[in-house]
Amino acid sequence: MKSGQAISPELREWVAAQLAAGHSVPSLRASMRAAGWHDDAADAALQGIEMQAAAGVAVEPPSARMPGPDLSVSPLYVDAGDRRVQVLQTMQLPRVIVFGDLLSDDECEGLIAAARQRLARSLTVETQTGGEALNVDRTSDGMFFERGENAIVAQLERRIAALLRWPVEFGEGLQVLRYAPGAQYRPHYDYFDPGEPGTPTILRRGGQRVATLVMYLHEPEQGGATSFPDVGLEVAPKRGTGVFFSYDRPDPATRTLHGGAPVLAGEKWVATKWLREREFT
Ligand code: PD2
Ligand code: ZN
Repeated sequence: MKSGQAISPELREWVAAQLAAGHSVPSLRASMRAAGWHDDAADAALQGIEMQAAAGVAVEPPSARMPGPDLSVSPLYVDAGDRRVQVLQTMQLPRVIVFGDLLSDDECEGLIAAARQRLARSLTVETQTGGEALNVDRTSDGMFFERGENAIVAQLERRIAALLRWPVEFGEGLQVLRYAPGAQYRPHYDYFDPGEPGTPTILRRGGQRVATLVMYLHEPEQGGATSFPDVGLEVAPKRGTGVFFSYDRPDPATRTLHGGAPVLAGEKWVATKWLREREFT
């Protein structure tokens, strides 16, 4: 039973989200009781929020805010501060937006030049342990920039923050990947699997990933699309464009399973920006 359990920020967020979704306080108390909470602990968790709700104070759950541009008037372009970015394609489920003219050719080449000497076989975050490991599902070479590491990175990060309305500080350092012919990234989810033992350690640095922006820096001659197998979507790796997708919970229901199809000829280079729920430290 969870009688002695501390009331975490996550629980408060959950309660606020349920209230915002229209669930009543008594129904939440019943759900918490069914999940093993003692009435006194459930009441303690609900009390402050119930008073706020009764006073008419909006209880907006922080987790309901998601990265993404304002597309309410179906614009063809979005002002991203220093650049006018094209909106080429959108999808609701999974939430996917393809952006054109996100990076200049010079920026693509500058990122490749700065990354090239630091490439190593890509590691992925190992949710079993919270560490990093070689992953046979990803045959590209990769590296990470620190946030704001050089002028191109810093400017691109400010642009992404303006475009997606998400603070620079909530972003991980930019990752650059190079795919040689035959290299691929098998379908996966970018969020951290809540069921894996290493995930709580990973989440300490800024919570869950909530969105991904994959930007194409160099086009292969054939192959290398970013695919979303659940919905049969393939995004062509056109230089200067980017594919954004977001996931409001770490769950396959977001339909954000995605992969990098094998490069058949030439080289594919991408830069990936992952956005977290909170400041990434
Ligand atoms: O390079 C890609 O197309 C790709 C595909 C899937 C990149 C990522 N995932 C990623 O960086 O997470
Ligand atoms: Zn991915």
